[in-house]
Amino acid sequence: MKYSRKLEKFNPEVKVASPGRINLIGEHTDYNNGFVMPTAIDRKILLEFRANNSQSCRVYSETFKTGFEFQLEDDLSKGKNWENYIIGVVDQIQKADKNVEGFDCIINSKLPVGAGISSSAALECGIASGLNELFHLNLSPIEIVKLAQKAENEFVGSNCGIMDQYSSVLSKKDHLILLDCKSLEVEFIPAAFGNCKLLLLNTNVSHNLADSEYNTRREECEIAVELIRQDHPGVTSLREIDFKILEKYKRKLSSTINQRCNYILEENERVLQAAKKLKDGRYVEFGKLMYASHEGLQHKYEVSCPELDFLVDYSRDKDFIYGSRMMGGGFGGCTLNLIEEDKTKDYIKEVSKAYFQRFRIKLDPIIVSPDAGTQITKKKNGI
Ligand code: GAF
Repeated sequence: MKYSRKLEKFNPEVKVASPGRINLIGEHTDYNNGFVMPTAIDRKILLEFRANNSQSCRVYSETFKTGFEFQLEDDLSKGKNWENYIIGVVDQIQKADKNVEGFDCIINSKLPVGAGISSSAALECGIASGLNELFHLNLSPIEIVKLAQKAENEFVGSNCGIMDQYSSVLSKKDHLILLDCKSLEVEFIPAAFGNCKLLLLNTNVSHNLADSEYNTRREECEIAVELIRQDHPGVTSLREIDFKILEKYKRKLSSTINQRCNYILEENERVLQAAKKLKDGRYVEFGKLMYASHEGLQHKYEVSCPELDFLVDYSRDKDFIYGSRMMGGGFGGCTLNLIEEDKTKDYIKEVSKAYFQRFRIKLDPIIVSPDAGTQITKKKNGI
């Protein structure tokens, strides 16, 4: 049922600030059980909740100026686009045998959609965290992460890994997460970048290949794993495969799949090297790994696009930019740039002009800082 009337402002019982994320390095490695280096950022979705003592769930987005309503039933049916990130989470909470009741929710997002900074994971995790508090569901942070990921896999239909939900919930202010997506072991690395800042350049394009190609990449990696595990039953993901094993199966795999696997193995190594460079304060070398990551994504994993490549190439001869790469699933969204702070303003002007001249599209710069994961405020008699 549609509910486009604005939900009247209410005294919330629970407020949640649910952040977007960046990823310094380690792209498309999460669903291959590899390494990633993301963190939550100081851009968030704000959500307010109250129980409404009914079986109705009413959600209003201040950002989209529209809302919708659905009833709690055993089998929840799909809504449209952004609605599914919410209904999908409620569906998973019910499937986990947790007792969710009717609620009202107002959402106010400061995260651009389609920019590759994970507004969808922020929304899922924000809804799951809010309902967890509101109805005392007793879900731990990692259970919230996994539930939100499952909602995206099963309800929305995107076969994403765990990185986005993990970083949205479990990040630590001013730190990066070095996450082993196989064991879920984590190391928090202080996010010190010397005299540099993290600058996102939003291409403002989101090619509609993104969803289908994302799932295809995942399938391509799985084909290689399936083949190799016929002789090596212990292999369950590309994480357990090294270059030597891959070489042995080279002829049996298509050249495209060889390329994909090669990229994943190299990217995993790059993440570990990058963590070391960062801890040693070797930011220029860290930046070189960012460029190498982009090249792999562009030529071997083939998830970049002309707009992203243009921005990365544009930065190459600027010695005040240490590293630049596409970020997230690809086919649009942002580049992430490690740039000397005092050069940032002039560079934004210059690159925005060049980008507009080339594509006739406005470039959106966003300077971000690593921030804490989900923040929750709760009051008994309204906040
Ligand atoms: C998207 C997915 F949601 C993540 O799980 C991850 O695979 C990323 O693309 C690519 O690194 O954000």
